[in-house]
Amino acid sequence: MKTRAAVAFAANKPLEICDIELEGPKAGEVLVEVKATGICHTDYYTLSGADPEGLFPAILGHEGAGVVVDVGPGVTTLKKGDHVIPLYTPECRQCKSCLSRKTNLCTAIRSTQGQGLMPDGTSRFKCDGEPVLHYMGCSTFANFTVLPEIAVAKVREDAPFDKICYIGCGVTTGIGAVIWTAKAEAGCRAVVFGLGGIGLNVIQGLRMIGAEQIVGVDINPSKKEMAEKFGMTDFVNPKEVEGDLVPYLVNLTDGGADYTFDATGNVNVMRQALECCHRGWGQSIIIGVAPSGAEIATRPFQLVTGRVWKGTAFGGARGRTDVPRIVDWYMNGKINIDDLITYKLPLECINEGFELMHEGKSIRSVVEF
Ligand code: NAD
Ligand code: 022
Ligand code: ZN
Repeated sequence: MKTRAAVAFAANKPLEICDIELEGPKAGEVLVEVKATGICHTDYYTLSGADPEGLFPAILGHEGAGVVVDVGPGVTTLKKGDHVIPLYTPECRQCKSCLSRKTNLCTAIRSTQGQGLMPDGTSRFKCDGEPVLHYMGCSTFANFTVLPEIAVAKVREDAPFDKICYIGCGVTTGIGAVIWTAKAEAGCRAVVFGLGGIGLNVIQGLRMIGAEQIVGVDINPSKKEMAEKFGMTDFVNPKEVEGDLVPYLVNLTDGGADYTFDATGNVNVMRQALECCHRGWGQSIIIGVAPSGAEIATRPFQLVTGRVWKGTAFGGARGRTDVPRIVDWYMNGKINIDDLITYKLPLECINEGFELMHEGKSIRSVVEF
Protein backbone atom coordinates (compact mmCIF):
# COMPACT_ATOMS: atom_id res chain seq x y z
CA MET A 1 0.00 0.00 0.00
CA LYS A 2 0.93 3.70 -0.10
CA THR A 3 1.22 6.06 2.85
CA ARG A 4 1.79 9.76 3.15
CA ALA A 5 4.82 10.55 5.27
CA ALA A 6 7.27 13.27 6.26
CA VAL A 7 10.60 11.76 5.25
CA ALA A 8 14.01 12.75 6.63
CA PHE A 9 16.22 12.12 3.59
CA ALA A 10 19.38 13.58 5.13
CA ALA A 11 20.65 15.38 8.22
CA ASN A 12 19.91 19.07 8.55
CA LYS A 13 17.42 19.20 5.68
CA PRO A 14 13.70 19.91 6.10
CA LEU A 15 11.38 16.90 6.10
CA GLU A 16 9.79 16.17 2.73
CA ILE A 17 6.15 15.14 2.42
CA CYS A 18 5.96 12.13 0.09
CA ASP A 19 3.81 9.19 -0.82
CA ILE A 20 5.84 6.14 0.00
CA GLU A 21 5.40 2.40 -0.26
CA LEU A 22 4.48 0.45 2.89
CA GLU A 23 4.50 -3.34 3.13
CA GLY A 24 1.79 -4.97 5.27
CA PRO A 25 2.43 -6.47 8.70
CA LYS A 26 4.48 -9.69 8.96
CA ALA A 27 4.25 -12.25 11.79
CA GLY A 28 3.90 -10.56 15.17
CA GLU A 29 3.33 -7.12 13.63
CA VAL A 30 0.38 -4.77 13.23
CA LEU A 31 -0.49 -2.03 10.74
CA VAL A 32 -1.57 1.19 12.46
CA GLU A 33 -3.28 4.23 10.95
CA VAL A 34 -1.63 7.11 12.80
CA LYS A 35 -4.23 9.79 13.63
CA ALA A 36 -2.00 12.27 15.48
CA THR A 37 1.64 12.67 16.48
CA GLY A 38 3.55 15.04 18.71
CA ILE A 39 6.88 16.56 17.72
CA CYS A 40 9.55 15.91 20.37
CA HIS A 41 13.17 16.92 20.90
CA THR A 42 14.72 13.63 19.89
CA ASP A 43 13.18 13.96 16.46
CA TYR A 44 14.90 17.32 16.12
CA TYR A 45 18.15 16.02 17.61
CA THR A 46 18.24 13.21 15.04
CA LEU A 47 17.22 15.43 12.13
CA SER A 48 19.87 18.01 13.04
CA GLY A 49 22.63 15.45 12.47
CA ALA A 50 23.99 15.89 16.00
CA ASP A 51 22.94 12.34 16.95
CA PRO A 52 25.80 10.02 15.93
CA GLU A 53 23.35 7.11 15.92
CA GLY A 54 20.92 8.90 13.59
CA LEU A 55 20.34 7.07 10.30
CA PHE A 56 18.91 8.32 6.99
CA PRO A 57 16.67 8.21 5.06
CA ALA A 58 14.16 7.61 7.85
CA ILE A 59 10.64 8.36 8.95
CA LEU A 60 10.95 10.08 12.31
CA GLY A 61 8.31 10.55 15.03
CA HIS A 62 7.75 8.54 18.20
CA GLU A 63 4.81 10.24 19.96
CA GLY A 64 1.69 8.97 18.22
CA ALA A 65 -1.80 7.57 18.58
CA GLY A 66 -3.97 5.73 16.08
CA VAL A 67 -6.04 2.70 15.12
CA VAL A 68 -5.05 -0.86 14.21
CA VAL A 69 -6.15 -1.53 10.63
CA ASP A 70 -4.52 -4.93 10.01
CA VAL A 71 -2.71 -7.61 12.01
CA GLY A 72 -0.06 -10.09 10.87
CA PRO A 73 0.02 -13.84 11.58
CA GLY A 74 0.30 -14.86 15.22
CA VAL A 75 -0.88 -11.57 16.71
CA THR A 76 -3.10 -12.35 19.71
CA THR A 77 -3.33 -9.22 21.85
CA LEU A 78 -4.56 -6.74 19.21
CA LYS A 79 -7.31 -6.70 16.57
CA LYS A 80 -8.54 -4.39 13.81
CA GLY A 81 -10.22 -1.31 15.24
CA ASP A 82 -8.21 -1.20 18.48
CA HIS A 83 -7.08 2.27 19.51
CA VAL A 84 -3.37 2.28 20.28
CA ILE A 85 -0.28 4.24 21.26
CA PRO A 86 3.08 3.12 19.75
CA LEU A 87 5.85 2.40 22.28
CA TYR A 88 9.51 3.28 21.71
CA THR A 89 10.17 1.26 24.84
CA PRO A 90 8.42 -2.07 24.14
CA GLU A 91 7.21 -4.55 26.77
CA CYS A 92 7.64 -8.19 25.75
CA ARG A 93 7.04 -9.54 29.29
CA GLN A 94 9.49 -12.40 28.54
CA CYS A 95 13.06 -11.03 28.31
CA LYS A 96 15.39 -10.95 31.29
CA SER A 97 14.73 -7.23 31.80
CA CYS A 98 10.93 -7.50 31.69
CA LEU A 99 10.99 -10.51 34.02
CA SER A 100 13.35 -8.78 36.47
CA ARG A 101 10.60 -6.27 37.45
CA LYS A 102 13.54 -3.91 38.07
CA THR A 103 13.53 -1.99 34.77
CA ASN A 104 11.28 -1.05 31.86
CA LEU A 105 14.13 -1.36 29.34
CA CYS A 106 12.87 -4.41 27.42
CA THR A 107 15.62 -5.94 25.29
CA ALA A 108 13.52 -8.14 22.98
CA ILE A 109 13.92 -5.99 19.83
CA ARG A 110 16.52 -3.48 20.97
CA SER A 111 19.27 -4.09 18.41
CA THR A 112 17.06 -4.02 15.30
CA GLN A 113 15.14 -1.00 16.65
CA GLY A 114 18.41 0.92 17.05
CA GLN A 115 19.26 0.13 13.42
CA GLY A 116 15.94 1.46 12.16
CA LEU A 117 14.67 -2.01 11.26
CA MET A 118 11.79 -4.28 12.19
CA PRO A 119 12.65 -7.35 14.34
CA ASP A 120 13.20 -9.51 11.20
CA GLY A 121 16.00 -7.14 10.15
CA THR A 122 14.17 -5.42 7.27
CA SER A 123 12.22 -2.19 6.75
CA ARG A 124 8.55 -2.00 5.72
CA PHE A 125 8.98 1.44 4.07
CA LYS A 126 10.30 2.06 0.55
CA CYS A 127 10.69 5.19 -1.57
CA ASP A 128 11.45 4.81 -5.29
CA GLY A 129 12.35 1.17 -4.56
CA GLU A 130 14.94 2.07 -1.90
CA PRO A 131 14.38 1.17 1.77
CA VAL A 132 13.50 3.98 4.19
CA LEU A 133 14.34 3.29 7.85
CA HIS A 134 12.02 3.14 10.85
CA TYR A 135 12.76 5.39 13.84
CA MET A 136 12.69 4.44 17.53
CA GLY A 137 10.49 1.56 16.48
CA CYS A 138 7.60 3.97 15.84
CA SER A 139 7.87 6.24 12.73
CA THR A 140 4.74 8.20 13.59
CA PHE A 141 5.40 10.92 10.98
CA ALA A 142 3.61 8.60 8.55
CA ASN A 143 -0.14 8.24 8.14
CA PHE A 144 0.32 4.44 8.31
CA THR A 145 3.09 2.58 10.10
CA VAL A 146 3.94 -1.02 10.98
CA LEU A 147 4.79 -1.89 14.58
CA PRO A 148 5.76 -5.02 16.52
CA GLU A 149 2.85 -6.24 18.67
CA ILE A 150 5.01 -5.86 21.81
CA ALA A 151 5.54 -2.17 20.99
CA VAL A 152 1.86 -1.20 21.03
CA ALA A 153 -0.32 -0.19 23.99
CA LYS A 154 -4.07 -0.72 23.55
CA VAL A 155 -6.07 2.16 25.01
CA ARG A 156 -9.75 3.06 25.50
CA GLU A 157 -11.67 4.15 22.41
CA ASP A 158 -13.25 7.35 23.75
CA ALA A 159 -9.90 9.14 24.22
CA PRO A 160 -9.03 11.87 21.66
CA PHE A 161 -6.00 11.03 19.51
CA ASP A 162 -4.81 14.65 19.29
CA LYS A 163 -4.28 14.68 23.08
CA ILE A 164 -3.27 11.14 24.01
CA CYS A 165 -0.50 11.03 21.40
CA TYR A 166 1.51 13.08 23.94
CA ILE A 167 1.25 10.12 26.35
CA GLY A 168 3.46 8.27 23.82
CA CYS A 169 6.45 10.22 25.16
CA GLY A 170 6.30 13.50 27.12
CA VAL A 171 3.43 12.90 29.53
CA THR A 172 4.52 9.40 30.51
CA THR A 173 8.18 10.43 30.83
CA GLY A 174 7.43 13.33 33.19
CA ILE A 175 4.74 11.74 35.34
CA GLY A 176 6.47 8.35 35.32
CA ALA A 177 9.76 9.87 36.54
CA VAL A 178 7.88 10.96 39.68
CA ILE A 179 5.83 7.86 40.41
CA TRP A 180 7.88 4.97 39.01
CA THR A 181 11.50 6.16 39.00
CA ALA A 182 11.60 8.42 42.08
CA LYS A 183 8.61 6.79 43.81
CA ALA A 184 8.07 10.19 45.42
CA GLU A 185 5.66 10.29 48.36
CA ALA A 186 3.06 12.75 49.60
CA GLY A 187 4.51 15.62 51.61
CA CYS A 188 7.87 15.64 49.81
CA ARG A 189 9.75 18.71 48.61
CA ALA A 190 10.93 18.68 45.01
CA VAL A 191 12.88 20.83 42.56
CA VAL A 192 12.26 20.58 38.80
CA PHE A 193 14.90 22.02 36.43
CA GLY A 194 13.49 22.96 33.00
CA LEU A 195 9.82 23.84 32.63
CA GLY A 196 9.24 22.61 29.08
CA GLY A 197 7.14 19.75 27.79
CA ILE A 198 8.77 17.27 30.19
CA GLY A 199 9.24 19.45 33.28
CA LEU A 200 5.57 20.50 33.32
CA ASN A 201 4.57 16.85 33.36
CA VAL A 202 6.98 16.23 36.24
CA ILE A 203 5.23 19.07 38.05
CA GLN A 204 1.76 17.66 37.50
CA GLY A 205 3.01 14.23 38.62
CA LEU A 206 4.29 15.80 41.83
CA ARG A 207 0.98 17.59 42.39
CA MET A 208 -0.86 14.31 41.79
CA ILE A 209 1.08 12.44 44.49
CA GLY A 210 0.64 15.30 46.97
CA ALA A 211 4.07 16.93 47.11
CA GLU A 212 4.33 19.68 49.75
CA GLN A 213 6.66 21.95 47.77
CA ILE A 214 7.32 22.03 44.02
CA VAL A 215 10.11 24.43 43.05
CA GLY A 216 10.50 25.12 39.33
CA VAL A 217 13.79 26.40 37.90
CA ASP A 218 14.07 27.88 34.40
CA ILE A 219 16.17 30.58 32.74
CA ASN A 220 13.13 31.57 30.67
CA PRO A 221 10.71 33.53 32.88
CA SER A 222 7.86 33.10 30.40
CA LYS A 223 7.59 29.47 31.61
CA LYS A 224 6.44 30.56 35.11
CA GLU A 225 2.76 31.08 34.42
CA MET A 226 2.05 27.66 32.91
CA ALA A 227 4.13 25.93 35.59
CA GLU A 228 2.06 27.60 38.33
CA LYS A 229 -1.10 26.36 36.66
CA PHE A 230 0.32 22.82 36.81
CA GLY A 231 1.21 22.98 40.51
CA MET A 232 4.55 24.77 40.90
CA THR A 233 4.70 26.47 44.31
CA ASP A 234 7.96 28.47 43.90
CA PHE A 235 9.72 29.77 40.78
CA VAL A 236 13.46 30.39 40.56
CA ASN A 237 15.18 32.07 37.64
CA PRO A 238 18.90 31.25 38.02
CA LYS A 239 19.77 34.50 36.25
CA GLU A 240 18.11 36.48 39.05
CA VAL A 241 19.69 34.64 41.98
CA GLU A 242 22.54 36.49 43.63
CA GLY A 243 25.37 34.12 44.45
CA ASP A 244 25.32 30.36 43.91
CA LEU A 245 22.11 28.62 42.88
CA VAL A 246 22.67 25.42 44.88
CA PRO A 247 22.79 26.96 48.39
CA TYR A 248 19.85 29.16 47.42
CA LEU A 249 17.77 26.08 46.54
CA VAL A 250 18.94 24.16 49.64
CA ASN A 251 17.79 27.06 51.78
CA LEU A 252 14.46 27.38 49.92
CA THR A 253 13.71 23.67 50.50
CA ASP A 254 14.58 23.70 54.22
CA GLY A 255 17.88 21.84 53.95
CA GLY A 256 17.60 20.32 50.48
CA ALA A 257 15.00 18.63 48.29
CA ASP A 258 13.78 15.08 48.75
CA TYR A 259 13.62 14.72 44.97
CA THR A 260 15.04 16.75 42.09
CA PHE A 261 14.56 16.28 38.35
CA ASP A 262 16.67 17.43 35.43
CA ALA A 263 14.46 18.11 32.42
CA THR A 264 16.99 20.27 30.56
CA GLY A 265 19.59 17.82 29.22
CA ASN A 266 22.35 20.21 30.38
CA VAL A 267 25.12 18.46 32.35
CA ASN A 268 25.88 21.54 34.49
CA VAL A 269 22.23 21.62 35.51
CA MET A 270 22.40 17.90 36.32
CA ARG A 271 25.17 18.66 38.83
CA GLN A 272 23.13 21.45 40.42
CA ALA A 273 20.14 19.09 40.62
CA LEU A 274 22.16 16.45 42.49
CA GLU A 275 23.81 18.92 44.84
CA CYS A 276 20.61 20.65 45.97
CA CYS A 277 19.25 17.28 47.20
CA HIS A 278 18.90 16.75 50.93
CA ARG A 279 21.94 15.24 52.64
CA GLY A 280 21.36 11.60 53.60
CA TRP A 281 18.45 10.76 51.33
CA GLY A 282 17.77 13.20 48.47
CA GLN A 283 17.43 11.62 45.05
CA SER A 284 18.11 13.32 41.73
CA ILE A 285 16.52 11.93 38.59
CA ILE A 286 18.11 12.62 35.19
CA ILE A 287 15.45 12.83 32.48
CA GLY A 288 17.12 15.19 30.01
CA VAL A 289 19.14 13.62 27.23
CA ALA A 290 22.57 15.29 27.08
CA PRO A 291 24.48 15.88 23.82
CA SER A 292 26.48 12.90 22.59
CA GLY A 293 29.78 12.52 24.44
CA ALA A 294 28.84 14.83 27.34
CA GLU A 295 29.88 13.80 30.86
CA ILE A 296 28.50 14.55 34.33
CA ALA A 297 30.64 15.42 37.33
CA THR A 298 30.31 15.92 41.07
CA ARG A 299 32.46 15.27 44.13
CA PRO A 300 32.10 11.71 45.50
CA PHE A 301 31.37 13.38 48.86
CA GLN A 302 27.92 14.25 47.47
CA LEU A 303 27.09 10.54 47.08
CA VAL A 304 28.96 9.35 50.17
CA THR A 305 26.71 11.63 52.17
CA GLY A 306 23.66 9.82 50.88
CA ARG A 307 22.50 11.67 47.79
CA VAL A 308 21.40 9.36 44.96
CA TRP A 309 21.78 9.88 41.21
CA LYS A 310 19.30 8.01 39.00
CA GLY A 311 18.23 8.15 35.38
CA THR A 312 14.98 7.32 33.68
CA ALA A 313 13.84 6.26 30.21
CA PHE A 314 10.19 6.77 29.36
CA GLY A 315 9.56 7.50 33.05
CA GLY A 316 10.24 3.90 34.00
CA ALA A 317 6.86 3.02 32.48
CA ARG A 318 6.10 -0.50 31.27
CA GLY A 319 4.34 0.60 28.14
CA ARG A 320 1.62 -1.96 27.53
CA THR A 321 0.71 -2.05 31.23
CA ASP A 322 1.11 1.59 32.30
CA VAL A 323 0.21 3.68 29.22
CA PRO A 324 -3.48 2.63 29.25
CA ARG A 325 -3.66 3.69 32.92
CA ILE A 326 -2.31 7.14 32.08
CA VAL A 327 -4.94 7.48 29.35
CA ASP A 328 -7.55 6.69 32.05
CA TRP A 329 -6.06 9.36 34.33
CA TYR A 330 -6.42 11.88 31.51
CA MET A 331 -10.01 10.84 30.76
CA ASN A 332 -10.88 10.99 34.49
CA GLY A 333 -9.50 14.52 34.78
CA LYS A 334 -6.59 13.56 37.05
CA ILE A 335 -4.07 15.04 34.62
CA ASN A 336 -4.15 17.96 32.20
CA ILE A 337 -2.89 17.49 28.67
CA ASP A 338 -5.01 19.99 26.74
CA ASP A 339 -3.17 23.10 27.96
CA LEU A 340 0.21 21.65 26.98
CA ILE A 341 -0.72 21.27 23.33
CA THR A 342 0.06 24.75 22.15
CA TYR A 343 -0.05 24.21 18.37
CA LYS A 344 -1.84 21.88 15.98
CA LEU A 345 -0.61 21.51 12.40
CA PRO A 346 -1.36 19.48 9.29
CA LEU A 347 1.42 17.15 8.08
CA GLU A 348 2.33 19.65 5.32
CA CYS A 349 3.41 22.15 8.01
CA ILE A 350 5.49 19.75 10.13
CA ASN A 351 8.69 21.72 9.54
CA GLU A 352 7.05 24.76 11.17
CA GLY A 353 6.43 22.58 14.21
CA PHE A 354 10.17 21.88 14.42
CA GLU A 355 10.90 25.61 14.28
CA LEU A 356 8.40 26.41 17.04
CA MET A 357 10.05 23.80 19.27
CA HIS A 358 13.55 24.97 18.47
CA GLU A 359 12.67 28.59 19.22
CA GLY A 360 11.14 27.57 22.58
CA LYS A 361 7.76 28.99 21.51
CA SER A 362 5.79 25.76 21.89
CA ILE A 363 5.28 23.26 24.67
CA ARG A 364 3.98 20.65 22.26
CA SER A 365 3.01 20.88 18.61
CA VAL A 366 0.76 18.09 17.40
CA VAL A 367 0.35 17.00 13.78
CA GLU A 368 -3.11 15.67 12.88
CA PHE A 369 -3.50 13.45 9.84
P1 NAD B 1 11.95 21.91 26.33
O1 NAD B 1 12.90 22.58 25.42
O2 NAD B 1 10.50 22.05 26.10
O3 NAD B 1 12.27 22.36 27.83
C1 NAD B 1 13.55 22.56 28.33
C2 NAD B 1 13.48 23.73 29.32
O4 NAD B 1 14.72 23.84 29.99
C3 NAD B 1 13.23 25.08 28.64
O5 NAD B 1 12.10 25.71 29.22
C4 NAD B 1 14.51 25.85 28.89
O6 NAD B 1 14.27 27.25 29.05
C5 NAD B 1 15.01 25.21 30.17
N1 NAD B 1 16.45 25.37 30.39
C6 NAD B 1 17.44 25.35 29.48
N2 NAD B 1 18.63 25.56 30.09
C7 NAD B 1 18.38 25.71 31.41
C8 NAD B 1 19.20 25.94 32.55
N3 NAD B 1 20.54 26.09 32.44
N4 NAD B 1 18.61 26.03 33.76
C9 NAD B 1 17.26 25.90 33.89
N5 NAD B 1 16.44 25.69 32.83
C10 NAD B 1 17.00 25.58 31.60
O7 NAD B 1 12.35 20.35 26.32
P2 NAD B 1 11.46 19.10 26.83
O8 NAD B 1 10.58 18.62 25.74
O9 NAD B 1 10.85 19.47 28.14
O10 NAD B 1 12.61 18.00 27.04
C11 NAD B 1 13.54 18.14 28.08
C12 NAD B 1 14.60 17.05 28.00
O11 NAD B 1 14.02 15.77 28.28
C13 NAD B 1 15.26 16.90 26.61
O12 NAD B 1 16.67 16.73 26.82
C14 NAD B 1 14.63 15.64 26.07
O13 NAD B 1 15.45 15.01 25.10
C15 NAD B 1 14.50 14.82 27.33
N6 NAD B 1 13.58 13.66 27.28
C16 NAD B 1 13.98 12.52 27.92
C17 NAD B 1 13.18 11.39 27.93
C18 NAD B 1 13.59 10.15 28.67
O14 NAD B 1 12.93 9.11 28.54
N7 NAD B 1 14.65 10.20 29.48
C19 NAD B 1 11.95 11.41 27.26
C20 NAD B 1 11.55 12.59 26.63
C21 NAD B 1 12.38 13.72 26.65
C1 022 C 1 12.39 10.49 23.88
N1 022 C 1 13.64 10.50 24.37
C2 022 C 1 14.05 11.78 24.42
C3 022 C 1 13.03 12.54 23.96
N2 022 C 1 12.01 11.72 23.62
C4 022 C 1 14.36 9.39 24.76
C5 022 C 1 15.58 9.14 24.16
C6 022 C 1 16.33 8.03 24.57
C7 022 C 1 15.86 7.20 25.56
C8 022 C 1 14.61 7.45 26.13
C9 022 C 1 13.87 8.56 25.73
C10 022 C 1 16.64 6.10 26.01
C11 022 C 1 17.11 5.94 27.30
C12 022 C 1 17.84 4.76 27.33
C13 022 C 1 17.79 4.21 26.06
N3 022 C 1 17.06 5.04 25.25
C14 022 C 1 18.42 2.93 25.67
C15 022 C 1 17.45 1.83 25.83
C16 022 C 1 18.10 0.48 25.70
O1 022 C 1 19.29 0.41 25.34
O2 022 C 1 17.43 -0.51 25.99
C17 022 C 1 16.79 4.81 23.90
C18 022 C 1 15.56 4.29 23.50
C19 022 C 1 15.27 4.04 22.13
C20 022 C 1 16.25 4.30 21.17
C21 022 C 1 17.48 4.81 21.58
C22 022 C 1 17.75 5.06 22.93
C23 022 C 1 15.96 4.01 19.75
O3 022 C 1 14.97 3.41 19.42
N4 022 C 1 16.80 4.42 18.82
C24 022 C 1 14.47 4.00 24.49
ZN1 ZN D 1 10.12 12.12 22.91
